[in-house]
Amino acid sequence: MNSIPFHEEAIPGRHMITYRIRDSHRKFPVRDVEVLATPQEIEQFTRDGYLVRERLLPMEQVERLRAALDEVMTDDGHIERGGGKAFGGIFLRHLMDKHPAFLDFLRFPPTLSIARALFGPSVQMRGFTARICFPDDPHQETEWHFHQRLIPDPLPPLLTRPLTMDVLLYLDDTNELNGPLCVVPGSHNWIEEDLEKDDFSDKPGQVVLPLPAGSCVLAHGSLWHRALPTRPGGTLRRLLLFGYGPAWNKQAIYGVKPPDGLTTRLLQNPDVDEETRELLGVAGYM
Ligand SMILES: O=C(O)CCC(=O)C(=O)O
Ligand SMILES: [Fe+2]
Repeated sequence: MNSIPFHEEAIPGRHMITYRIRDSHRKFPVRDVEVLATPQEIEQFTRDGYLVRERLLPMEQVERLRAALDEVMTDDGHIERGGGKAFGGIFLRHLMDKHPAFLDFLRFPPTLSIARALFGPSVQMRGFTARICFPDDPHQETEWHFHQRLIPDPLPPLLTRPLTMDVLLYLDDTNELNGPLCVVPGSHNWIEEDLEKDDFSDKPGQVVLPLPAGSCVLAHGSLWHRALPTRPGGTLRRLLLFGYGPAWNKQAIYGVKPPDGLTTRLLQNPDVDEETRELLGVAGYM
């Protein structure tokens, strides 16, 4: 398994975190994380609920991922087309199980290290999806939504918020015609407010994020966001969407996992290392 090459210039700084785990039974293990972000960016993510990495992937990698997506699309028997107006476009799921190019994201330092800066060293990946909008079918958009819709009212005093970070990686430019992402900074903390279904209206403070292909947005799983509509004259719009959560979270619920996919086979290998097991959700918790 390789890791995906990325543009060093897309990352403004790095820092180290050394975690010592308070587990005497395992002799207080230490985990060093080199975080591919500045400490200020981690603060910014915590405050605003998102971080942008413009042109993170070189174009040849974008091309490779586009080709991999084409390959999966030709024989994926579970393509989802039923999102209606609320979730336009088509969705392909479990891509890490379906093509090695996506499995290569298993240890992708620009996003994995930020997840470890936010949640601690024991994280797992959750979900690997593509959303594709076609130019001959304009007006594809999504409603305002956030992903972790699990907050009870009243708020229990010891509520553990479902903390996740999603990565939205664009394989095509998003602009006026292709429907850029739109977010409300800070809305990941609005845990006492309802967000209704079928809401496509502008919100005070919303930020529109047009981006060139190869860019990604890292977003808190409770951040309010939507994709603006694609318009006539736009081009194909391909998005990869994958996430991270603490190792003790559950996996994402969407799609049909192939019974004998690439991650399943990786876990069946007797030489599989502990970090891989943790990243795939079968280790790193009690
Ligand atoms: O297409 C986009 O830019 C966002 C899609 C999205 O938010 C989702 O599929 O959950
Ligand atoms: Fe979303």
